[in-house]
Amino acid sequence: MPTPTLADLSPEARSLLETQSIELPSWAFGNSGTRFRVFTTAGVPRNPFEKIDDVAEVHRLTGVTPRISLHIPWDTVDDYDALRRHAEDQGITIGTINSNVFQDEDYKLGSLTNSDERIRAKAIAHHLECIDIMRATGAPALKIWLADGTNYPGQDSIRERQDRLADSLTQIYSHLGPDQQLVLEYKFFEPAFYHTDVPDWGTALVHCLALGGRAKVVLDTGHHAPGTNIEFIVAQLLRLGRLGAFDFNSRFYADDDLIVGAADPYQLFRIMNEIVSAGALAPDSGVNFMLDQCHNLEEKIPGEIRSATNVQEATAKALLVDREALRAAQTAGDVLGANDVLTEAFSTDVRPLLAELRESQGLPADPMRAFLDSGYLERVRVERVGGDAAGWGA
Ligand code: LRH
Ligand code: MN
Ligand code: MN
Repeated sequence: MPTPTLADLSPEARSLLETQSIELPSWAFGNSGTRFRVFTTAGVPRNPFEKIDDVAEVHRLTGVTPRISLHIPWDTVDDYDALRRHAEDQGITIGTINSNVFQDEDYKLGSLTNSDERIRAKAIAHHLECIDIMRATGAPALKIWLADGTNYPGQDSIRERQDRLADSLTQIYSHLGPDQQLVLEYKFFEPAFYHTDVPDWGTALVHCLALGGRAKVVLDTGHHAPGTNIEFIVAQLLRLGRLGAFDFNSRFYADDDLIVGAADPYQLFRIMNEIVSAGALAPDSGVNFMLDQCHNLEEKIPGEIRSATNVQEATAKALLVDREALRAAQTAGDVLGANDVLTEAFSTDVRPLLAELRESQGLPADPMRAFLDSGYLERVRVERVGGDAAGWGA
């Protein structure tokens, strides 16, 4: 395919690209690391208000990141209404409230699955507090990821832990308002190594189905065994109307939280192809596209800009797939012909088209260049002394 221009996009594809939105994680802007050293970056936010400032800056330049995900207690503030207003003043909204029951001594043997009723009640109460924060900030979704699991066979009853989890989730779900939803994230291992209580999309789905229509599954692209066909999971959850959100990132080995599209752009394209072909890209389709990343070596804001544009590029390629030709090749049993249709779209350079689209929207053609030239980094490096750790791994 010759390099396409904006005029080559159908009006529908163009409008989908214009309205695409990606939610940014507050923790991507702070210093973070693994269990090794947390290297510091000058100028990182000192509080959640400044994290919002950075998300707003990425949004001003890319036009596709109008929401921030908060993590509680990493983003605890005294006045959530003030936080909401601060976001709204800059054209940002609070997207998802992420609970955190994995950094408290009490949760050593589990949180929502713990056999100690005092600890389980404490974990449930934390989620009810998160629901209060959702009300105060206008956040539409509560995201739950649990570190719960065991390290040794026999350590605890797998079945009874599932029962306690189901009961805890039911209690939390019953506190949600009619316009609020719960999204449950799975992860196949880590920090537990023998068994994890929500290890896979099947387990997450079983719990969501038991809860009700406002419970959906979160797919974090880094949370699968190597070689897992993630686009299959996307297709299946979309069929069932239970794909609530993505946590996009890249991984080479485990839960690496690297920049989305950096490790395997073809996988990201295949995922976006499933999204586009199921008509699930539009903002009202019910799928929340979020990032869940940590920038340990690189600058945080450029890392998030690169992430947003990587998702945009994969999306534009998926929108360029010749659906008619694909269908015809599939119907004719033309194996290589069908595969060609996909690889043709994947191999297309969509960067000029996206630059044109941004300019047509009054945005910089090259958001990264615009950021590096803006002086923002130099300014915050001077202003923000003693910036915050992201929380995760810090
Ligand atoms: C767990 C996870 C989950 C947490 C985030 C910080 O590995 O993906 O989404 O909330 O990392
Ligand atoms: Mn995640
Ligand atoms: Mn993760």
